[in-house]
Amino acid sequence: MDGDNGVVEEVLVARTSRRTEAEPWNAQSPDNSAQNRLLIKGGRVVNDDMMQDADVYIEDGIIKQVGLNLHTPGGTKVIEAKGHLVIPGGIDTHTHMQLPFMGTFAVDDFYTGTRAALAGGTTMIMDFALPDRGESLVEAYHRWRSWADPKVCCDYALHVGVTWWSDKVGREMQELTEEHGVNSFKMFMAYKDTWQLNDSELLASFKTCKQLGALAQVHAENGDIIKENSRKLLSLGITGPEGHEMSRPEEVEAEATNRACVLANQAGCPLYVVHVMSKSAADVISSKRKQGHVVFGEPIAASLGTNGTHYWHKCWRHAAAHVMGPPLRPDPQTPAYLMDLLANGDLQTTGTDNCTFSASQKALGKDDFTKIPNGVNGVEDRMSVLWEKGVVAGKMDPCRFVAVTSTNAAKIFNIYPKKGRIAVGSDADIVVWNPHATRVISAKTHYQAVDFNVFEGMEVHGVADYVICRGRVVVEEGNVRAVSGMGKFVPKLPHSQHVYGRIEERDRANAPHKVERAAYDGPVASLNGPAPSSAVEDSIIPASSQEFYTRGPTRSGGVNLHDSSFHVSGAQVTDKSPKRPSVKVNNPPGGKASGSFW
Ligand code: URQ
Ligand code: ZN
Ligand code: ZN
Repeated sequence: MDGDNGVVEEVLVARTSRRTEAEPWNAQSPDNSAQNRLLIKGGRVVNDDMMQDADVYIEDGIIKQVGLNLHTPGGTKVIEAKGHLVIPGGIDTHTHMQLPFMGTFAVDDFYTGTRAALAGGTTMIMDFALPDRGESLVEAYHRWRSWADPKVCCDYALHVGVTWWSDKVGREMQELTEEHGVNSFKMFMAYKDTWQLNDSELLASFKTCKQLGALAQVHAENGDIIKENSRKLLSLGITGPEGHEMSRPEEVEAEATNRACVLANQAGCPLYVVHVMSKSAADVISSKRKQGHVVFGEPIAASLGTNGTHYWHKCWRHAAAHVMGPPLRPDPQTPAYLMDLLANGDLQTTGTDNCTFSASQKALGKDDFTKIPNGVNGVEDRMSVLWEKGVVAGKMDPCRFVAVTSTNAAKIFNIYPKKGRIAVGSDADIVVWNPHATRVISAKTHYQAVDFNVFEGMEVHGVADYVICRGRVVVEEGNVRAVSGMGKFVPKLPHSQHVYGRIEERDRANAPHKVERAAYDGPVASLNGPAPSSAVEDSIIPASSQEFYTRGPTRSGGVNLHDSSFHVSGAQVTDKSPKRPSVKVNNPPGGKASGSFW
């Protein structure tokens, strides 16, 4: 079955048995009246702020009624949802379908990737248009549109990468925001020599986002450290996937996260940190939020569901399958730690960074870990992994689950309540969620195209029994009926109230003001002239030769500024008191610096 041409519809054998391509169904007309009118009956509706026993009536792809004892027209198709939860379709904030990357392409494309998303209960993805260095951002946007529009089975939006900087880039960001439904831009602090921006470029792009009412996103890793560490590790003969994590330990992520927060805060720009992978980076975000920064953190299914010990697996293919940037962390406490912060509100959304490569593609780096295409799966299993590790584990309730898998993303990216809520007028993107059903995740049965699954063998509670996408039943009792090209591009407008409302109040309250004071009318020294008075020389403590190095006064009689005026004790030549100043050295951002291995 070729998902690349036209509208196709197919039935895939239910998940519990080996995935095979069944005979294609005849494409049902989207305006078929029985299909067009749906009643989800007997379920428990869950939104981010409340739960209620209610039925949901859908017509023309929109939710028309929510409540009990609804009056519905004849010919309405009824879905029995007793004992199930009725939740907003998941929104995956971070995917890379068919991404051209590191000399190859991500193997899950906009068809297989969005079909897998629907199978797992995700009804919208947000992908990234990533221009090559020097390429037009607008051209990259149109190229991604041309790839996605004919293939997507569910709705999608685009972030755009700022992979280089110039005034032209700033003008294109404005065009994308004002004319093409883009309200978020991703800046890279890693991938040196390809996409990495330096601090002044980051500042310029944050300033532009602020002017446009757009959200600045960052890939937060210090690319300079990564490049230097990679060189050293390879020179030591460490070429395997373990070198990938060793080249970028979590303090390298935390440092960049802190730097991005400071730069964005100084620019008065809201910040969204994508793929938060470590405790240290999460702690930075948590701390900055407590200081009042408008910053959001996005852990991903992989960082919530597995860890970086796999990089030390004896099977090269297994280890390489987990290579992504920033890497999964070998600290086994990381997933639970991130889940706790997601549950308590310090982290807000969940993506997957779904960017999949088969064994032969990963093998491009079989002799050099820096050449292993970075990326893992997640788009199909995110909802179940979150349910298992979040709700079943007792860390969050179903409302918080809805918030972090759907609603918060809709609010942050300014598509709420069209998306992210079960309410009258909202799009009918709905999942009939079976919280008691279980399944075992495996590449043998998953719908994704990739031949590996980082959650292999994990038994999870939480299965999407029915998935409705823009009012169309696309999963029925586990049978996926993906319709290529049915998904629509969803424009995201700037100035999200959820994001910029607080920015505007902070700007108003913290606007800088000068001090009104009488002008200074005392003597003013002449530039590069002699010291203003002999008082300075008189106050200088006679320095014994062994304590300070001095070359005597300058020709004009002043203190020779080139002389060392500080002693290791901390005293200095003009210091009248022998007491040494106390200096408290704080730990670097991100906690204690990990022991260096050099
Ligand atoms: O950096 C990203 O988010 C893209 C290129 C996907 N790869 C990855 O390892 N995260
Ligand atoms: Zn990234
Ligand atoms: Zn990514």
